[in-house]
Amino acid sequence: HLLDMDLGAITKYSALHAKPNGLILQYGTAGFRTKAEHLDHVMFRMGLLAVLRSKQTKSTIGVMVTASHNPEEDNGVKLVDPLGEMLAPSWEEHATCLANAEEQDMQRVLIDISEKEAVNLQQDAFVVIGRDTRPSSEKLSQSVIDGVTVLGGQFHDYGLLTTPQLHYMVYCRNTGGRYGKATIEGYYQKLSKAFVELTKQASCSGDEYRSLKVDCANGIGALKLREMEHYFSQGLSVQLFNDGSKGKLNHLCGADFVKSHQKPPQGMEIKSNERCCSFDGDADRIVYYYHDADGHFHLIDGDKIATLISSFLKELLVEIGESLNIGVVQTAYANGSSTRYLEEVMKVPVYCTKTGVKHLHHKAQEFDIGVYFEANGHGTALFSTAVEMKIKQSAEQLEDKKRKAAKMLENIIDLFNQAAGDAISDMLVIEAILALKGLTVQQWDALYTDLPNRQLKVQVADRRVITTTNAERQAVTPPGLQEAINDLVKKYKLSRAFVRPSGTEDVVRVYAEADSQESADHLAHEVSLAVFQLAGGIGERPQPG
Ligand code: G16
Repeated sequence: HLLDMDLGAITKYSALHAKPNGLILQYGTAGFRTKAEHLDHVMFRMGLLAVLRSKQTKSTIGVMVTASHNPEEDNGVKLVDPLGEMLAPSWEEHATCLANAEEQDMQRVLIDISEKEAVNLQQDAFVVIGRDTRPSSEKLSQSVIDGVTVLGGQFHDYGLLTTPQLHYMVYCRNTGGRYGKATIEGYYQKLSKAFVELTKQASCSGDEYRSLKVDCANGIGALKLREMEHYFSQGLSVQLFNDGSKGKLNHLCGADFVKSHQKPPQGMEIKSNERCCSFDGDADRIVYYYHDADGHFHLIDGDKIATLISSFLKELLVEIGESLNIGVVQTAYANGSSTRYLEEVMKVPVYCTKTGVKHLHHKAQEFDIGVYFEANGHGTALFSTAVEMKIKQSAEQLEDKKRKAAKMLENIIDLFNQAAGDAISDMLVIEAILALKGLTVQQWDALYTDLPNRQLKVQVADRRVITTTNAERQAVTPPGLQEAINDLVKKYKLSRAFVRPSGTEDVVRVYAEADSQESADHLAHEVSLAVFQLAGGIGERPQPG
């Protein structure tokens, strides 16, 4: 083993990407994330790790340089596994060990990982790389490439891509092109063809169904949507805002801002009842919203997106005459009203997992059709291979009306990015469904009424003092915290609250919902104070609203 790696070269190159002494980072909810200036060594080492993972799986592995919704100064990196999925948990641990090894221990850690995972170092390795538009991303992706090459891996650098596009490329390359062509045109063509086919069937084709305002968070989504727009313009015209020409990435705009502040992004003028949506910084999340005639803002988040999608899929299955099992996967952040609606009105089983797409994706794979969405707008739908085959057959064999429904489902399957949550793909799915069903944004919103809710962040010295159980709905440590939350929740009607350490930012997240906005705000504030007191708050005490 030792002889198969050019240890001299690794040491030499590693010194050029030296780890700041004492810096400890964790492979979090979506890879490593922190200030960009602390990440050079992590990038180099993730290049090395991607090569090992590629050799072990005999597949192409992806490396994405992005910090998604985080501020522009941050950056991050995550690895993409062979089927376009998030990196396997055991390799997340290797990633953390490798990233934190001091210079002199790095070789040993590399050898340890190779041995533990029985990596055949003679095997070829291939890594594909993508990056977002952050000023730091280009240089950092070059460090990934250095890591890949020093271990003898081959690579293809896609340059600027949305995160879900990189997931798509990896999936295509490892399935011999069956999923699609691993090029940016391949992606545009596959999705646009399905979308145009679907919208051709729509009887509602007035202008209101054909135009959409998109806030691109000043990120990569703007570039890619601009490139793609003419492929689908027959079915939809998009007007882009926060396209990166002036504002800062994710600043006062984008899906995370809109969802957490429950207000529209800056830089977008909204007339009443106009349909609008926001992407996040790397275009893997989407939320919708509109202003009603009285000027009130209405947010349509991931929960309502999941509801629209799963009800449409269910209707199609009924028309085709197929009974397949559909499941919806959510997290603790899902609004209580959405869960109730899905279970009681739609009669769809709902499951709750920990935050992080890897958890939801995994659970969704257990169904014939698994729809997963985080409330923050990150999600997609997965179709088992057996279902895909069945639907393809039905689209050829069935009679008239049934065949039409099967054909629609076939196109919907093609339109989803089944490797990862994807703002562009989800947007086209949603737009197609609204047009096909003749639903306005208000009608969609009216499916159920969200319980008023509030999310806050609390600064603590070390967020790892908070540990949770029951899909993050209950705190196990520090002692007394869960009891304090229980007592506070009792004071309000229809209330619920939980806290958890973020896996992407150095904060503790607090979520509360209740029967009125005032109660939800109070409850969230009181829970924040409890966190501040019991979990080692730093800086200013949380202030009310
Ligand atoms: C990432 C993950 C999401 C998660 C979000 C927030 O999103 O992919 O699954 O919901 O972080 O995670 P946390 O609450 O642990 O900070 P993104 O869009 O930033 O990649």
